[in-house]
Amino acid sequence: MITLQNYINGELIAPVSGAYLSNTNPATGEVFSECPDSDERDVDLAYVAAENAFEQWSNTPAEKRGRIMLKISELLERDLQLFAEAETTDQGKPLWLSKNGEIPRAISNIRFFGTAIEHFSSEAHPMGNHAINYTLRSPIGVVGCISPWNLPLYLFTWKIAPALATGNCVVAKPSEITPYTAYLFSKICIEAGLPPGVLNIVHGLGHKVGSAITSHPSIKAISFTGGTKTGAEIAKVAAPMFKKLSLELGGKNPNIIFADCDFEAMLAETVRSSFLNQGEICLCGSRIFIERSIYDKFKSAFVEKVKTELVVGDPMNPKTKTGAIVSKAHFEKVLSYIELAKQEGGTVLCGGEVVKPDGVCANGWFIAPTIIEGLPYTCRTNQEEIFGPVVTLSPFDTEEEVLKMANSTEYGLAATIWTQDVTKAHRVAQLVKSGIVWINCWLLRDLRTPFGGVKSSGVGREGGLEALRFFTEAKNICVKL
Ligand code: TXE
Repeated sequence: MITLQNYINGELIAPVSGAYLSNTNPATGEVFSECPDSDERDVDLAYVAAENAFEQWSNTPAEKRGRIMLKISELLERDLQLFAEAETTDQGKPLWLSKNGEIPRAISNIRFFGTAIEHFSSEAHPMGNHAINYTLRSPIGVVGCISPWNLPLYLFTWKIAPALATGNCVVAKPSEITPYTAYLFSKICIEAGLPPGVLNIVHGLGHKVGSAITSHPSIKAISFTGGTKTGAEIAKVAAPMFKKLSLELGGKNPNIIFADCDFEAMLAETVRSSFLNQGEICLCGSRIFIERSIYDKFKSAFVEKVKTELVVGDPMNPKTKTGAIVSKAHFEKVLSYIELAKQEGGTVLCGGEVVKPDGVCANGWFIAPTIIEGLPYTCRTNQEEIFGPVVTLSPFDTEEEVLKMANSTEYGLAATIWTQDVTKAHRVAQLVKSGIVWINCWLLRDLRTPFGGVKSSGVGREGGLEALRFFTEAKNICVKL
């Protein structure tokens, strides 16, 4: 049994309560580690450590802060295999995805902001020859970063990297469902010489540790990624305290396929955008809209490709394309949506059932990639975030019709458009209500770009300058000449 610890004031320590939460490997159903069941007392210890470290860290030259971050990224790269196996054990995603996606992106996150900070500048506004304004962008102080279970280290570092780079100190809480790599990360922070208290990781439950962070009177900004419902709870607490809020929430993303697309390229990418990471990515295209003239061609090719290529099984096996669902609760939630789809009149074209691999994974939580057609765009299956390996197919005849369906949900995170008509691509991209649009590609990411959604998909943007500005306060100073 691996016992995880909190990382507070540069040390790995037990929770004040001395209590622990069991942490299960979703591929085997077996408890493999225990995670601190921390509470507000641990958050208070973390806050004090962060507050005490802030003066020195914020006055450390940006280039030196960046160097320490680059050292952390080098150690993460050195231990990539260890972290990849840990991520797969904890989250259930295939090992090749941890090795080629999750952990390399965590390394990039740290490297990107560890170097970006040296180029972070602000503005001056001269008023003729009688005055000049200059804008200071200074670190906020102690900030809170709360991250989810779908891309554990990837989203954890996506938040803490800009926060640290801009000179803030952090109280961070990874998901209690996937705490393992954040724990291993704290060890390499110690090895890299990150000063004590600059980053503090408090493990535990959302309603205990997460809410203690969001309601802490001296933690001035909260960066959160997770469910829309939880985002609303956090906003309710943080807004009256006038905290800065970055909320990256759920999605129900349309994948719009026109008849004039590059069919083979679209097909290959649509399998990815539908089922990568077991569909547990807020950017997955779970509602697929296909122009009627190619609907049947698409349907048979897509079902065939998913059935033959997306091998479900032991995530440690290199042949596995679809791993385990992250938890029993989420496994049951996804299955309940498949049942709902049938009740709403959908036809399951493939998948829709539990998969029981032989051997060590016999007691794991696996669902076959599921494709459903024949549902109205207004039904719950097409309106609510399922966050699993489930997509629906809907034909359309006109742009107006598909935009009406695509924009019909409460969400507005991402959209994908497939067409060779560049004018149509830009027109539809402007009309679809989302924060991110991919044309003839998916999940092609430049870390400088603004990242986030509209409507119930969240508030604010992460990435590049947006993140550096979120974690700093702007002050305008006007000097009479
Ligand atoms: O997220 P939660 P969950 C969606 C997806 C999923 C649903 C719920 O649909 O089914 O959200 O997933 C912490 N105050 N996404 O339950 O609860 C919690 O401990 C402060 C989309 O995992 O939002 C964890 O660290 N913190 C999303 C983090 O919030 C609280 C990715 C996320 O947990 C808290 C994941 C509280 N009151 C789920 N309650 C995306 N956009 O990628 C919980 N937490």
